[in-house]
Amino acid sequence: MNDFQLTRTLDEHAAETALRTDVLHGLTHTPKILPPKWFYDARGSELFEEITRLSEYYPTRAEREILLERAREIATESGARTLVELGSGSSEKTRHLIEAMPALDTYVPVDVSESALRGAAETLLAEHPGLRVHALLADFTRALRLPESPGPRLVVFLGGTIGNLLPPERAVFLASVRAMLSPGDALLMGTDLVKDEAVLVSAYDDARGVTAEFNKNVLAVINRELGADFHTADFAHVAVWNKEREWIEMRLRARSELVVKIRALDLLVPFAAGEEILTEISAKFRQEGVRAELAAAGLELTQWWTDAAGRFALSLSVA
Ligand code: AVJ
Repeated sequence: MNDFQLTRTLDEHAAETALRTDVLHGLTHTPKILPPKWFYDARGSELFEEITRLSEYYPTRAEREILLERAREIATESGARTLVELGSGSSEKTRHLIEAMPALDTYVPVDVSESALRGAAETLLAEHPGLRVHALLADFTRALRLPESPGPRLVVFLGGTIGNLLPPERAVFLASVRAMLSPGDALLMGTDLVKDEAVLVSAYDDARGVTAEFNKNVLAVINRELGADFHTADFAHVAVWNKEREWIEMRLRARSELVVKIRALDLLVPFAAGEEILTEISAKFRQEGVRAELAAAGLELTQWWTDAAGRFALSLSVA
């Protein structure tokens, strides 16, 4: 590939240490908790792609609808010559944006999956021979050093992934995004919106059980990476709407009293019958809340676009 560069800021050793730390902390904590980033090994990423095609899971389609409708406006308003995408994955939705940006010089996908970065770059370079792709193998929740490239920059953070962070984590994250931006740069962010509880719950508890399998995949990751002996059948998938916090909680509930052994940590983890592990929150937003969180990070909301059904929003904000 001609115009492709990859910069690593992640080593495998660091990832393994982080998993050990998160599991040791989270499973000895009351209540038990695991960060959602550990869902996404190869199998988990595949399951997530399958989720995005479920009839119950509307966010991906709603966001794609907005992007297709607004790509030209986003391109014109930002005037971006560099596009940075945090958590780029397959870069599938971003392609619509790139197609609307003839002046684009450099695309900087940031992801923890090297295979996803390479696959996306290959497809994009075939379609846009003049484009430079400088991929960053990095955890986007950490402060990033962006490669040299022409401004203005547009940073995009799609999928509603901001909702997987707790409010204080969101504040830290948005401040770190703000720190990447110079005057004239912008942030395009996807947020899922508060809506009817039944619609939300079925999006996270689909009839075919794909989300249940995705949720339980974190146990398979811990079994493989840390030599644990979780039996996924011992746990039930639970999705509940937390009305006060306005977020969906995904949990894994022990069906009976049991003890799990985690060899690499030399740890025994007891579960009471019905005890749960909180594996993900997925916060749902309102325009005023998004505006306030952006403002707290020094970003001004300038555009707010939703899909026709008003389920999901893309916001544009400037430094
Ligand atoms: C990857 C953050 C967009 O929170 O909706 C999907 C992950 N979890 N089904 C979300 C997810 C359960 C998803 N995001």
